[in-house]
Amino acid sequence: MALEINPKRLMSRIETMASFNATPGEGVTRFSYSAQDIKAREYLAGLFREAGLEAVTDGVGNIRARLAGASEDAPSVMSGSHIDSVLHGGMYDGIVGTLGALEAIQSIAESGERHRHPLEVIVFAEEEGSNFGSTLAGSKALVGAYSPSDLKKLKNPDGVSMYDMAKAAGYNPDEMPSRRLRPEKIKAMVELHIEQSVVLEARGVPVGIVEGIAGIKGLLIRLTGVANHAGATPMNLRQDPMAAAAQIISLVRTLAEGSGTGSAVATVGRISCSPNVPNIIPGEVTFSIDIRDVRQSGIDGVLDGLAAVAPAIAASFGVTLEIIPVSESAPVILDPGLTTLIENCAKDRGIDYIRMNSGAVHDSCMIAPLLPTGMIFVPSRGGRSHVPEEHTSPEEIAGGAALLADVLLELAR
Ligand code: HGY
Ligand code: MN
Ligand code: MN
Repeated sequence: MALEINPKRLMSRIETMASFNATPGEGVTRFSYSAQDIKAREYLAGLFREAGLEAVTDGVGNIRARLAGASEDAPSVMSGSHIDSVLHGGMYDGIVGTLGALEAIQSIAESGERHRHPLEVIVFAEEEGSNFGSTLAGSKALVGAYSPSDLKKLKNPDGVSMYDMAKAAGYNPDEMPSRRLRPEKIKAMVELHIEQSVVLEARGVPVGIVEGIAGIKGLLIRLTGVANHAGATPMNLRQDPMAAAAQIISLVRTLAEGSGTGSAVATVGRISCSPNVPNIIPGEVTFSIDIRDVRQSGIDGVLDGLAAVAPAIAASFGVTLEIIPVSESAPVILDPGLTTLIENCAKDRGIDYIRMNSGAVHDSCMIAPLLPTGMIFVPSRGGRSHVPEEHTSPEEIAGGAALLADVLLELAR
């Protein structure tokens, strides 16, 4: 059944959501637990009320907004994504899936179509890891992968933990073990998301049906040497962590490009140096490494390469090396039954599509091992994302949301 959605309503909501932004004019910045996040949540609460959904928020800020079905105790059909962003990010990452889910479920309610299963919009907190460096932290807390004591260890650059920040925002992280997701209560989850790469645009196809999602390993590398005078210290007497960092950073790229799977990627996206003064040889250099692959062996290959070579590089410069694990999630294969259902709904709508993998991680990674989970992608212009230039056209967004509505109704009948 090809359901009618309200594209104008959806786009106007996406525009409003973009206004809850700490860096107007320089992309969208909306970290979990920030003033912008609180405003966005107040806005969402109003939308959920308007649509007749009962919303509850858990101990770290995950929201679940429910539309009753004909049978109250039937497992629910869930859809959603996240509303937090990266620094200077785009206005579509996470938002298309969150507001797209609301549009789909509200359109199902307005259609009068009978559905046995309740329908739920889910909004995951702290998906990006922008505060604490760990992607999927809210969904990890929801599925029990992170305990309240783990949340005390996740700290932002100012040393504030996710536990404390959630508490300060009025949530109660200690209740998470009792609010853990109960897979038996959920029939399926489908997440709509922008592709964040070039494949759909290059193929001229409006929809991607995701079969697999990459795993991720996030590391922090800390190199400690001896700060000293940049001019007076002879080269052979230096213990310069920046020189070691330069070699290890280029090793990261070589290991990813040389991975046996051919699909491993690795990024050094953040670096800090102290005292960070031009005429002082640094005392300490710290940088991040983000490793991904749809096959675990690709991630492990980069990790093994680093463990084998980085210590010798550090030693050759007389500096110490720490490799600190920050976060990880395994590659997942999404439910074949769901990808087939999405495919059939796309065919019924006459929508062109391809099956594909996701290089970005999503909260669906944490749900997929527990219950049938699927993802629908819509194109990203120029393959750009996590930047102010991130863009997906209203037609593409409406197409993805309409397909999502059909899939959710089929699942909920
Ligand atoms: O980093 C990611 O893949 C996601 O956007 N958090
Ligand atoms: Mn996202
Ligand atoms: Mn993202």
